[in-house]
Amino acid sequence: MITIWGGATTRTLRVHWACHELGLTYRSELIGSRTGATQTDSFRALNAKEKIPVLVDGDFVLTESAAIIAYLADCYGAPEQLAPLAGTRERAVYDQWVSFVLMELDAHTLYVIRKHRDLAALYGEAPAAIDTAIAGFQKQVRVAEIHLENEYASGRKGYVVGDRFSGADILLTGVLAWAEIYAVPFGPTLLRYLNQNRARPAFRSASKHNFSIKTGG
Ligand SMILES: N[C@@H](CCC(=O)N[C@@H](CS)C(=O)NCC(=O)O)C(=O)O
Repeated sequence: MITIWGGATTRTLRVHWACHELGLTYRSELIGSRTGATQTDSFRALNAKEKIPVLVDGDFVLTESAAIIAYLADCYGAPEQLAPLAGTRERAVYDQWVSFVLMELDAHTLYVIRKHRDLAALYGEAPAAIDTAIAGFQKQVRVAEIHLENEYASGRKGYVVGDRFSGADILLTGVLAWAEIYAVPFGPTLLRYLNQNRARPAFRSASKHNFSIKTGG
């Protein structure tokens, strides 16, 4: 039985969404971030980084949302259901989009806004860093928008890799929803893409589950 630790954040939603896409039966430990629940000895034994999400599959423990999605896709998905097969060019392109989203649209930009705005009491106020992060997000996300404009224009469904929904779409959709919460504007094609993916039944059920606890930071 798989257990997913963590809820109430957009990063934990990524993993619950993958489970729901794959139709997995799994247990949840819906602990929230910044509640102290990640700082217990028992949780530290699972993840010394004191962060959620965490996957436990039997005696196997895995952290990092994107790695968890890839593991679930490879081990529990039908071939190509949520990630292209390892060793293919499509998988390399999938990995490229995953790295791009995690670095350019999460760590370097939206998370900088979070640190120096929402969490300024912890990390300090830094208005110039926030302005740079907003501009950086908008510049980088335009690359995704141009890609999707071309996909839609050529009659394809509008996914980032090939013509099939994948874990890379879970990650990109998640950062767009995060940017929307922060009122960081992006173009109409990205809004179309965001709404298309948010309409998926697995997104709706996973979101309801993930946000059934309200704590989190
Ligand atoms: N790179 C990690 C980031 C995980 C992360 O930063 N999680 C936050 C919540 S979104 C957390 O657990 N923070 C610890 C805490 O606030 O207690 C991933 O993608 O899984």
